Amino acid sequence: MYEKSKQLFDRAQKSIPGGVNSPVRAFKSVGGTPVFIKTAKGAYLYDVDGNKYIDYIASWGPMILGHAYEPVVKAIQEYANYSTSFGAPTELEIEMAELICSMAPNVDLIRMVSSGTEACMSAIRLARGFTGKNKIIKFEGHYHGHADSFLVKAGSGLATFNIQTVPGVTAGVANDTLTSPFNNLDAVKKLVLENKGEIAAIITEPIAGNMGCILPQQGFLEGLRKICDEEGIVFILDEVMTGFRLAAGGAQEKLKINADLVTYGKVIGGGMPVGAFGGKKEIMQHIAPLGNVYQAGTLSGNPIAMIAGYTMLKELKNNPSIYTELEEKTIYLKNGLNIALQKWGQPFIINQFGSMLSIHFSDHPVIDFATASTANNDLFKQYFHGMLNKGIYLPPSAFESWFLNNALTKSELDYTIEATAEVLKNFKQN
Ligand code: KE4
Repeated sequence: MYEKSKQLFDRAQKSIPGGVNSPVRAFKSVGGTPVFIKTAKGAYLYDVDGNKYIDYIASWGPMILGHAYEPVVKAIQEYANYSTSFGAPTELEIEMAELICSMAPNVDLIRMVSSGTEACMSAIRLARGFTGKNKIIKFEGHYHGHADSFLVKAGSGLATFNIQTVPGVTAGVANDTLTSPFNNLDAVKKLVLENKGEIAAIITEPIAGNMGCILPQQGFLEGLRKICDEEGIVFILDEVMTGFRLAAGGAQEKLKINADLVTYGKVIGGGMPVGAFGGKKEIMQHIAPLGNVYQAGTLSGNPIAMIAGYTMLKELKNNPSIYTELEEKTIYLKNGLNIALQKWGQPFIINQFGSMLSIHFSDHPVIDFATASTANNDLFKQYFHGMLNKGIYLPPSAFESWFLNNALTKSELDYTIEATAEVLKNFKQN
């Protein structure tokens, strides 16, 4: 069933650390061999052993319209003929920036980069340069990429592998990163009081997706906004996951919350390496070459990445019903999984917002990293592999969100629900 993947994984480990180019792909927390993917189309992945999977990762978010989406593929094929990079400004970058500014609230100026990490790293540097202050507040279990400042009590792979402090991140850097539990406004207020006048930014995922999918509680984001207004702190919404996924205007539109700076990734590139950070002109104008907060990138605004992202965003802007369809499909799946999971007789919680969803085998609400961490991970592992063996590819960690793509139809959703009921039947209490 996975012979070729096993051979490739053995071979990969001889030349790539851990055999993967990003840790979360290694199946380390669920065990077993990562499947090596050969091709994908629509809602399906096909691995090197010829196995077919319904895809609920969508490349960790980008493939919102399904794999090998025709207009994006055609655009990349065409633009590759004009050369793949110039290192000089292009009209396409202006069109991309204008399109984003037309979709995203509170974005007067936007700078393209090549990953979500770069976007978030640049946004906090800008906040520090703009305010002249050093500290940032982030939330436990949130992941803003692998820049040093963020690798403190972070989510995603760090939560998956329980890496609380990362060797190589100096105490000097870590000391400027303050952390609070998500959804705990009092803890934030305490940090602000203890570090009066020293905090440059509060950065948060508006809908957390790196410890499973965890929603902000009523008033939490509004409370952060108020603190930032009162204290002269830059409010950064990390919309790398939620941007252009939850709505054309992302979480800012859906949750009616205004950021000072916002970061993007994933969907914005249509599957190509793209990130971006943008926001109010009074802040963004401090970015070089306009200002002195230096930020740069050889492949920033790369034409192939731009045309892929531009084509994807254009589709989403011109067909807003995609967001309604995606949300309806996700709610349909959630309701079906609720019924199927009840057959197990094991406690579980399903968190869902828009086209993001996660299952936590826990008997209490999952509202932050601490409550996400007490879920039954052994049960998750059995569920993950049971579903994989039935041709359903879930994120290989309980600390990740599922990402639905709009190529999914009722048939895939029903099969996923039936498989969940099936897999549960064979569950063994360890
Ligand atoms: P990248 O540098 O991986 O493009 O983006 C970093 C990032 C920033 N902010 C948020 C909210 C993110 O979710 C991410 C990246 N997400 C992970 C998935 N949990 C990427 C998967 C991986 O690390 O391979």
